Order: sequence, then structure tokens, then C-alpha cells
Amino acid sequence: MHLHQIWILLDDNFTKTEMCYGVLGCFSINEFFDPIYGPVTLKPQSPEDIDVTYRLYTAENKFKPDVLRANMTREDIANTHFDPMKPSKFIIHGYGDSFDDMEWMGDIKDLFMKLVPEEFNIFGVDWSKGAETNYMQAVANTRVVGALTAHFINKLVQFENARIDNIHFIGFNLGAYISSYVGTYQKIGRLTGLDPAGPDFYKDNPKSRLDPTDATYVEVLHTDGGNLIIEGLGLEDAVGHDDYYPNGGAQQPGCDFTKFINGASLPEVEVVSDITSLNHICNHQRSLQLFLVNPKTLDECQFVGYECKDYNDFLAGKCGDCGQDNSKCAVFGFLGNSDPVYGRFSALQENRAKSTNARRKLYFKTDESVPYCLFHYQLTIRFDRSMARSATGFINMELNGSMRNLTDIEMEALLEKEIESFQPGHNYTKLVTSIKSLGSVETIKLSWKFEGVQLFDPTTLFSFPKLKIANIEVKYMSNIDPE
Ligand SMILES: [Ca+2]
Repeated sequence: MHLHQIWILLDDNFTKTEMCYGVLGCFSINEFFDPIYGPVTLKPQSPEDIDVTYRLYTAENKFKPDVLRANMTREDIANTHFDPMKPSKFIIHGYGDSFDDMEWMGDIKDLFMKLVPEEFNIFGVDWSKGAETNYMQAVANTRVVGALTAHFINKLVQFENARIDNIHFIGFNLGAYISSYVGTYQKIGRLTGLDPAGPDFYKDNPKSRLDPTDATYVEVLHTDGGNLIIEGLGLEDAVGHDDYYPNGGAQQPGCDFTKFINGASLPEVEVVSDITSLNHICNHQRSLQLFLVNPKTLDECQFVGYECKDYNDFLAGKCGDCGQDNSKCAVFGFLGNSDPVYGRFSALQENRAKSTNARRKLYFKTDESVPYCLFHYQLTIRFDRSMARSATGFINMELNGSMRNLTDIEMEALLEKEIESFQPGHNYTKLVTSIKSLGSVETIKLSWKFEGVQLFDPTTLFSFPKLKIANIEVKYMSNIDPE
């Protein structure tokens, strides 16, 4: 998807302000009009034109889907492998995309089949005829796809006694909003938004975008977030119960192609705007890659997101505490530790989910390639109260773990820096990450280099200040399960 592909086409029939499609009801263009955030709202195409298909995979038919449509009859669904006793997963693509068994939607299906083959009915939703058009038309079409999908689910309930709270939607880009429209018709069990699209969704309107009322649990991953089209393909705002911002949520490691502008060239890339688009596509699709990490391949590492004021504070190591009953952190992942559909939903998370205003911004860092998970450690140094005076300079540390060491960890205190000086009795934190586990940290080596002149204290010209450390704590942050 390229940014410059977002253009506007006027509808043939632009005198009408609403379109009515039988049981789905009417879709008014005025409802989502906004002079600033939604100046152009198009009428959605008809359900016949969009022709959404639902491809059902189960343990009995892992590779050959049963293809259903929202106008299915009782007999149609009875003749498939659908099992109403099992929870269902719906995977939905976004703008300009289609269901493809060989690409990410098929990969998600395959990973469920690999990890928990007997557990779920898995539906791949294809609305490509409504998505492979101009962006504004695709945005309008999401409302019809949402209504159709809600209708489809009603039939699962009506014909097969399926349980609506057993349904989990996984939507990428505009697919996240289709999921939220379904939730507007009927609250679903869980909704996972993978970098929900930004353009045309900047306005804080729960009717048009994800919000905590759409599902019992709404989790969102932001990887190319912004507040303007030029800033990203995704959305920056927190819209669910838990909003994860890996690497700050806007620029992902390994996705910065601008460094190729001078020097080594990327073939086929001739202009800077193409490089910007490449960056955004890479960032945006990283949400899929992070979701697709097989938790079984991660050695004690989890994507633990920590609640924090902002990403800078997180990087400074200020947020390494999960709080009581993990109230300040949560794990992002394929099966998730907070999955009401899968059944590992703690009482605390359930209570939080009931309070619809509870929104959390959670941060973690990742590596630039598979398996992405980084081992996070929070270092906290507390200086003794009896330290004679505050000090400026550099601390260099080495963590010696049972498996490997991490060297060259710097902590600096200088007048113009974030930490101006190390003060007696105060705590200082630092976040460090490693691609591989250190094991259990056994010793810490520390060296100290004084730098700076304390003008008001001429004795420092002749004697360097001494540090007196009361305590150093190392906390492993990337696994919240006790064993
Ligand atoms: Ca909503």
C-alpha cells in the first residue's frame, strides 16, 4: 500500500446521502462526516458488489476451507466442519488486500493449527472486492462488511447456538475497524487490532473506530502510528483496553530505509517518497510479524508491555514494575495471557475490562528480525545517604549472568543531561536489553569515571567525589509467569 494511492473518487450517485441494503439497514454518509477529520465520506458499495466470503478451517479441514457467505442457510452451515462448542477466530485483512492462504492470513491460520489444532473454528474473511479500490471507498465499505459479518455471526448463533462471547476478531489495518463495527452490533469476546489504519480515523469517535465497548477485551498493537497521513499508516491514539506500542509504536527497528538514500541503493527505489512509503509499509506490517511470533520458539522471553507515562520514560528504565496482580503490565502474543476466549483471563483483567474507560498504554522494545523478542532488564542503583556529596560523570557496568555477560552499560550524569548528577539517597534506573538471555544475573562489575567541575566547590579540583552505592537491583522484565 502506498501513501500516494490514497485518493478520492466521487460516487456516480452522489445525490443520495444514504444507501439501504435490506436486512443490513441503511448507511448514511452524514453519520461519519466531520469537517476536519472526515470531510469526504463516500457511500459504501452494495453487499453483492463486495461479495464477502468466510473461509472456515478446522482441525478436520486444515487446508481446504468451507466457503460461506452471509446469506447462508441453516443447511449451508450444517454441511460444514463448524463446531459450535468451540470458540471461533475471525481473521480480517485491510485496504488493498485479500485473503491469501499463502500469505499472513494463512500464516495465522497455520499457527493456530500448529499450536492448538483442536481448539478453534478459524474463519478467514475475504472482502477484497471492497478493499481493492481507492482508500476512501474501502473505508466506506468497511461498514457494510462489518454489518454483513455481524449478520453472519447472528446466523451462527441462531442456527448453531454458537456463543458470541466465544468469538475473537483479529483485524489488520481497516480490518480492525470491520471488527469494531461487528462489535457495535453485538459485543464480541475479544478483539485484536493489528496496527489499525490511521487515515480517516483520527477523530475520537467510538462509533467509527475501536473502543473498549466493542468486545469484552480489546487489545491493539501500534507499529506505524501517527496523527497525520504523512506520519504513518496506523493510528497513534490508544483505543482499546490494552494498547501496545512496541519501540514507541511509530518506527520499528530494521524499517528505516532512509539510510539507503545516500550510499548503497535499493533497486527499484528512485524517489525519496517511495522510501518513505517503504518505511511505512515495513512498520505497518511489523504488527503482523510480531503477532505471528510462535510463543513456543521464545526462550523465557515474552512481549511484556509495561504501563508508562511515555516511551522515553520506558527507555530510561522508569517502568519495570508489573504491580500487584500484574496490574501495570500485560503480555502481547499469539495466544496472549489475557485471552478471555482462550480462558486465561485473570479476575483483575476482567474487572478492568468491565470498566470501559480503562485504557492503558504499554511499551516494550523488539529486535529487528525473527523472533523479535528482546530480554529486558531494569537496573536500579541507589546511592547511600552517607555519600558526601552529589557527583557527575560516567558509570560503566557489566552484568555477569549464568549464561552470558552484557558489557558496556553506560549511565551518565552531567549537567546538560537527563540525570544532572548522582545524589545521595536517590535511585537511578536504566533499561538494558539483550537479544539472548543472560540467565540469572550473578555479579555486576562497575567502574566510575568522574567528569565535570563543581565550580562552587573548589575542593573537587583536588579530590574526586566518591560514589557510595547502597543497593543495585537487576530485574528481569520479559516474563511475567513465575516458572
Ligand atoms: Ca467501536
